Amino acid sequence: MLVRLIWLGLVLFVSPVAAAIVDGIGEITVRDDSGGGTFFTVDFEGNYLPNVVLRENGAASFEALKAQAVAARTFAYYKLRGNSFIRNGTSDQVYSLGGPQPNPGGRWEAAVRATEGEFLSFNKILTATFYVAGAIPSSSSGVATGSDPDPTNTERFVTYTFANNKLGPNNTGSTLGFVGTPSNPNYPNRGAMSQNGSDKLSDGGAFYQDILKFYYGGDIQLGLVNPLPGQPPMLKTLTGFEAGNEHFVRAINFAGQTSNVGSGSSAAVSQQEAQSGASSQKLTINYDHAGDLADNGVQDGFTVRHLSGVANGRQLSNITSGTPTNPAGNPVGNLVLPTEGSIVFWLLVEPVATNANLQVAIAIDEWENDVANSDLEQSTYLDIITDGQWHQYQWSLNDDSLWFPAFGASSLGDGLLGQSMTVDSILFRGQSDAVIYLDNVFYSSVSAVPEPSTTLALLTLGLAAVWRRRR
Ligand SMILES: [Ca+2]
Ligand SMILES: [Ca+2]
Ligand SMILES: [Ca+2]
Ligand SMILES: [Ca+2]
Repeated sequence: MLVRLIWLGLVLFVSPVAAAIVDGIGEITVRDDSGGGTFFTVDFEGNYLPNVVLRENGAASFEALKAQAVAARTFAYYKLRGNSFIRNGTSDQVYSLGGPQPNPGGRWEAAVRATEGEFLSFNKILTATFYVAGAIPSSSSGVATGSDPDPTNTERFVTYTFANNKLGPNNTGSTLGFVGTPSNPNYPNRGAMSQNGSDKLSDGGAFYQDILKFYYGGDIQLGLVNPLPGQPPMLKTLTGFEAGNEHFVRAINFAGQTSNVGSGSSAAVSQQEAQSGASSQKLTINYDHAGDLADNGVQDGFTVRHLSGVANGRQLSNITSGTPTNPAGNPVGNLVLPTEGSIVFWLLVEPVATNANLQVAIAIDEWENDVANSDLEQSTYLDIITDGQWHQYQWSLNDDSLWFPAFGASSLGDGLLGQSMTVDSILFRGQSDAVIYLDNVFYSSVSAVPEPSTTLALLTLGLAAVWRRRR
């Protein structure tokens, strides 16, 4: 039996948000097309999706597996809008070559877990997320040419939506589905991913969200399904820097609010330190003393607004008539999250001069019903511990006392949080040079984040724990 439940009784009739609203399912009914049409029911995230990832593109490298997991999940939700079951075969997607199978575990389960609940939509409409084997591209760009092998004759369905800069209604999709026109768009059809091409992109270091945007367009929006009641707390890594700079691809001085950060400052993936996996991002800040004194006559420090947003994020300034933009610190380049729980990350900061006053905060885009009315809010600043050890910094989204209009500007925000959010940026300030390692930016669906080698007392102080140093 198909289980469809609604989280906290919310959302059947709410106004538009950035992402479509999709209620999570616990189980899925599968029709065994090669077994006489018998039906069976399996756990959706814990059995169905890992098997689909294995059978559909199991040999691919990890970011391609994550892209496959999001595509398979979205496709299943799309099919279940009009059906009580999904077909086990290439007419829908391949779960097995017969009946139910155990969870394959390994990289396939890990790819599903890493993207748990994530799905794609455009203009609040759930995407069909077609995918095919495609040609095997020779170019590291991932775009296949006519001379590349296409053993399944499916390259003709693949869309290079990002490379062709197709946005909004100008993305008319793949011929695997009904193809719209710019004046009569078929928004569920945002194109088709190449499994061979996504593996090539993944081999080249692409982040899975950039792979998805490569095929479905820079304006595709990643969201989270409403969780089932009674589920355990969700911990979701947003950025772990294992596939490059991931969400933090902008130069450290890109944002207009960044000030008094001198030349030679940088933000780049580093293997020197890691709180999770093998990599973190190293921020080198060269404090511009003279500039600071000159700008307002006061030595009041530097500010960095380190923007969050993937490389392939694109948007039309107006959906029908707008010009393409390459937004940073924008919902289209980030995962839409509920304003329940907390945002957490880890910093390791090398010792600095006394009175450096290094502090960190986070800024979020948040909205109630319509992303067009989003606010930019920021958290309170926390003191950064400069002992060369990993420490956790977190802010509850449930506590309005922690949130203020970003940069003190009432034109940007009101300090109150609506129902949805994305990470805009991480904010740093201080009065000395600094070397800061950033890792494991994550969302927790609960406010107090349990984690190893800490104490509850430290967590409630909002300062938190020491993590072992990796050399
Ligand atoms: Ca990491
Ligand atoms: Ca100054
Ligand atoms: Ca923003
Ligand atoms: Ca607000």
